[in-house]
Amino acid sequence: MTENPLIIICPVVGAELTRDVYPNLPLTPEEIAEASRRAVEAGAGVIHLHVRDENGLPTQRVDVFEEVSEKIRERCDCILQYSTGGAVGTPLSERIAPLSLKPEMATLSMGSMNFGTGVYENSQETILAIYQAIRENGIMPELEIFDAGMMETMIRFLKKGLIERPFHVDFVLGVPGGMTGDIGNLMFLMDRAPGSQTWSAAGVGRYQLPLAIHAVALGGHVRIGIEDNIYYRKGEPAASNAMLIDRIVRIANELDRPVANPEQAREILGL
Ligand code: KMH
Ligand code: ZN
Repeated sequence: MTENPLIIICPVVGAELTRDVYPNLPLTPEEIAEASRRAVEAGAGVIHLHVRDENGLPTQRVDVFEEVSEKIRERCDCILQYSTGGAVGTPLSERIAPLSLKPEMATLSMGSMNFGTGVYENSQETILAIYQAIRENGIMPELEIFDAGMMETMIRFLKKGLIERPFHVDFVLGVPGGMTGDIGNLMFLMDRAPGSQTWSAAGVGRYQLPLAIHAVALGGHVRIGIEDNIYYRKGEPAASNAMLIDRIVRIANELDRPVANPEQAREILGL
């Protein structure tokens, strides 16, 4: 194991995308599991998981999460990271329901924001309720920071003892309504981040590649996948999650950041 292998987190489907926008979107349990397998084969150690119901709509139903998780586990070893964000407007009780399945990781968004045309609500009460459900189930949280206010909330909650390490931090930049994915914003957030927790960068849309390259170079980890970005390059849709991952693996190898396999990712994340 080299000093700092690169963890690739792959958000394979997301909650907001539709087939109208991205025809290759995996929707059924079988399709999501197969897309996950291919992402892991390409180098992903963590699958950031949203699931869809029989109509292809986002759902936080426990039975669907269970079915998809089983299908992924039949195919490959990887860390499953459940979304507790769900889709814009998903009620809290539904957002935390799949945590009873005890995935190794789950997300925790650190504040409210406009999210495209919708409003993504995460009051202090909601954040702490999700945090508690994550901890009660022995899950490692990934704190998602979409803008500067969310970083300040993380700092404040840490100071007050409302949240505690260990956790992983993901800077999700480029959502319309949050901070853009300009590199200066990543540097600003990294500068504000207290302590020495692991971190990754998730750039949305055109920010995915430049943010990932900088994260690799800065010693962080990356989130690469279709939930965040459907294009390989301007005007050219990516054929798959794996296609996006293949490119960052090539770049990372050039930068002496060999990709962490799931076992190494567990060690790095302290799972
Ligand atoms: N779908 C977004 C509104 C997460 O997965 O934790 C929220 C989201 C964050 O995707
Ligand atoms: Zn998500």
